[in-house]
Amino acid sequence: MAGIDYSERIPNNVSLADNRRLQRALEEWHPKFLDWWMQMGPDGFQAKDVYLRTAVSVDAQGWAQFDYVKMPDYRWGLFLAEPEPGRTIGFGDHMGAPAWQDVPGEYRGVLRRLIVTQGDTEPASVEQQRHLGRTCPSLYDLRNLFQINVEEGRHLWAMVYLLDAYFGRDGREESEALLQRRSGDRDKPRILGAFNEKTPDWLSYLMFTYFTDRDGKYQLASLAESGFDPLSRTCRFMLTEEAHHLFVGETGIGRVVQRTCELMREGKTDDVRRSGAIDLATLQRYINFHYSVSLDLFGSEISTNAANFYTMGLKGRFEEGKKRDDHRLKDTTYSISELIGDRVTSREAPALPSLNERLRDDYIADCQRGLDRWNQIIKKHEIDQELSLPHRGFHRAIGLFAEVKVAPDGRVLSEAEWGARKHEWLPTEADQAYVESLMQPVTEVARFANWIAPPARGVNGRPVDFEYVRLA
Ligand code: BYC
Repeated sequence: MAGIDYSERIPNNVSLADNRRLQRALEEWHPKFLDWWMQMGPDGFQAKDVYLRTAVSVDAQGWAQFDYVKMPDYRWGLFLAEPEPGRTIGFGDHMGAPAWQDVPGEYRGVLRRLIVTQGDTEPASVEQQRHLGRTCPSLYDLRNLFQINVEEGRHLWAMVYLLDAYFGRDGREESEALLQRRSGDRDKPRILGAFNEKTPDWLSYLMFTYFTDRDGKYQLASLAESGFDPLSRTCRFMLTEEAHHLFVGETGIGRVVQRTCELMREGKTDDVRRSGAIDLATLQRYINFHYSVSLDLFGSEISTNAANFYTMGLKGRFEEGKKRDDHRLKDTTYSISELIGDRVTSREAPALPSLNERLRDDYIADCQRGLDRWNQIIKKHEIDQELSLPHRGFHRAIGLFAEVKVAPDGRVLSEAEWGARKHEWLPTEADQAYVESLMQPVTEVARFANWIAPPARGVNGRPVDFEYVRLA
């Protein structure tokens, strides 16, 4: 890799040109990243021109430049949001002290673990989505998939930057390990559960970008409150990119719902499988699955880790700065779920260890907003059905509800009842086989697979029939 001018090759606003040590670390890491990208990134499209957005600076003109680029040539930049002059720590025991510009020694291990956990999700999602290109429903969707993939790659760079710049040798080792774990691998899996699940088809992918990327939004927003200023600024910039990923999920599922409703109306039937679309009941089962595995990503209802992250000033609440309380939370409580026998109730718990649950509550409210919009589409077609979020205890593997089986309506079930009915609530093998059978690639300009409606508009003011990926 000699001869590459890294400060030029890697657009950045972290004064890379002045930091020889960091440059050297990145020079060593870059070829390994590229190897990983070629091995585990989008399969079969690395030599194609894709109409992508690249951030070349953080200002309004520079952060969203669109052009054709081959993915391995994408410029994975290092960007921090602009510093806030005089920023102080906004919560926890160090509240009011100047934000840390370097790693506070006593929190080094904890902070590294948080950054590694965040960083690990980014390559994991690229791995999960690597085969989807071959079955894309349109060039528009293919381009959005690749946009997300390169940006998750950039988010990995963002975390590797923090590890390399602030954590010395340990950080460099962690940067390497981020390229060695593999989604779903038995021996070296990714850290968090949802990132070891398969994303085998485009419906799963759209659900993932709606539900799982939204966990990303909430976790990044909490880390953006961090007293460790480089992490805060990195996450603030990442959130600008995250918005597009969520847009892809929300509009994507909206377009599936739209197409389903059109065919329900035309055929006067709920059974749109006959017309090659995805019926609402199947959509509901996919929602149930992706929502529940994403709820697990917030950790346990009661977590001393979460209390410590907050008290230490490392990870805040969602929109911490807008909250009007003491930002220490030592004397307050928060309402969390409780199981009494087979009844789900709630109880007041100390606020600090309940912070995971509070963030999960913010997330749930946000998830519901999309459901409301999809239900509007159904209503517009004068169809008397609704999609809904299952109860938070449904199909959970982490926390209080991992111990029990809960129906979508919140009833606690016996193992036998769960076994007899789970096929009504979670995608079955037959559902998966049916959805897979729909995954036939559509790659002609302006054409869309039958199971998804075209988008309302194209990308960056381009028409829907623009050649978003040049396959020839
Ligand atoms: N799977 O005290 P607890 C994104 C572990 S997504 C496996 O309840 P804590 C993206 C936990 O690590 C956002 N293990 O939880 C989206 C702990 O282990 P240790 C990713 C789990 O620590 C789409 C133990 O169980 N960012 O960006 O309070 C595409 C006890 O846990 C899980 C972050 O997550 C699980 N689901 O909270 C691309 C932010 N849940 O430490 C990208 C950073 C818990 O005892 N991470 N465990 O060995 C965190 O803030 C926290 O680590 C968590 C867990 C919220 C994840």
